[in-house]
Amino acid sequence: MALKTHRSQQLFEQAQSLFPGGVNSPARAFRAVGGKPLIIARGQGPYLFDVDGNRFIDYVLSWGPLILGHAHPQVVAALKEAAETGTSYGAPSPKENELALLVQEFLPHMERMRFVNSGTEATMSALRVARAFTGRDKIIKFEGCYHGHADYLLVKAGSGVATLGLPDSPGVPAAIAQDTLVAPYNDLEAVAALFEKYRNQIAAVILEPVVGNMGVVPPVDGFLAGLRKLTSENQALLILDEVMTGFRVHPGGAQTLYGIQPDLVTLGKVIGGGLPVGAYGGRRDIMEIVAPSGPVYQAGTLSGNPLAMAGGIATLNLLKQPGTWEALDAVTATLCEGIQHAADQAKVTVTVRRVGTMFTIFFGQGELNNWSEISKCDKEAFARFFRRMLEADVYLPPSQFEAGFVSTEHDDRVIQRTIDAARKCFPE
Ligand code: KE4
Repeated sequence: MALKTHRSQQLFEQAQSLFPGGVNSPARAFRAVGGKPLIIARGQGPYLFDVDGNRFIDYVLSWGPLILGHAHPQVVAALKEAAETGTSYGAPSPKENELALLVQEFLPHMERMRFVNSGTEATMSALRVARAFTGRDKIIKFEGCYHGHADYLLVKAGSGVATLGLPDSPGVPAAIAQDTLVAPYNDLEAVAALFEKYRNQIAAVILEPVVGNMGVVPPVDGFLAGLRKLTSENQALLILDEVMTGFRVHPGGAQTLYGIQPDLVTLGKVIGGGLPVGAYGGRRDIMEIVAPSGPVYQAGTLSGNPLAMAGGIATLNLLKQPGTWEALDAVTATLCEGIQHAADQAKVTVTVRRVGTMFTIFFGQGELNNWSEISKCDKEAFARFFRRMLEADVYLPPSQFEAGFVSTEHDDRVIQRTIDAARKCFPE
């Protein structure tokens, strides 16, 4: 039965007279799946409720941050308490130390860090530091990886850029893009060739250690270790962009899951528990060059504000409770196995790919190890499945090239309902 969306449509029409495409981030626009985005009134646990009163099981979870689900009582209480003592001081506060110490408990390689307000700021800043530390200009990124919207990173990016089919965004000067070298993900030889060709010119390699922005694509055996070796041999820095994978693929991030020691790490999403928090950090000797301890300038009015810190502190304190992440991992496994089984039963060509608590339902098969393979997936079939699942009250990420997420509030009943919905929705 078609969803009632009258109020959503009214508000979206108004939004289109206010914002480009009616949204404040392109990924929300439903451009890849057809139809118009739903306007959300509230979230609760695993659910989203739209302005027409429809309730959905949410697998976007604000694109990853809400690992405890929507409006977790202890997170809400912490935010209320923080708000009553002021939201931002523009001066150091104890909560910044508290969140940083928690981050160090989870991620072993964050000797020094700096809080910022988004993943984009984190990757931008990390790359400026890498260029300053090495005295080199070029960087290597991978096709299909998305690291936020800094000019020099919008080159063959994933996520919304892939979804909207924007190979390289207009507005990025050629002079900027020319210092961004691009290799296929999981292709060590291509990276070695770039280091050979641009000897002593490459400041850093930045990657999603498990890609989420092509959909979920894990590193093949030896890829991360090979990058670590190549960067060390060439005096370049290895930057793991763990904005999405941090706390998601493992409590200690991909760096712990795969045993890789990065030089710098970027974080976002879960670290703020739904509030705007990003972070970059890593080796102390590198981070010491950041102002005011060193000459590399980076700043932010609301960086480390106590309200956002409170969201991150409450979230990580709950996440570190024994068994919490393991239960999340198990529930995601149940979900993905159930959806794969439903697709197989319906004889639909689907590969459900999961690492930890993030997953993608690919309408394709084979290795699916890089953008050239992933981009061949049947986007239209995904779009039809997305719309049918939405009618069945399941809210998946509105793009084949995104990751879905699970929260602690997605209990067995919710997971089973999702699998049952998939069973009904796979057959065309
Ligand atoms: P933000 O600036 O959106 O906080 O973070 C940028 C970013 C950096 N690195 C990785 C690995 C990321 O996944 C992101 C942001 N992810 C997208 C979704 N794939 C955010 C959703 C959106 O753009 O609206």
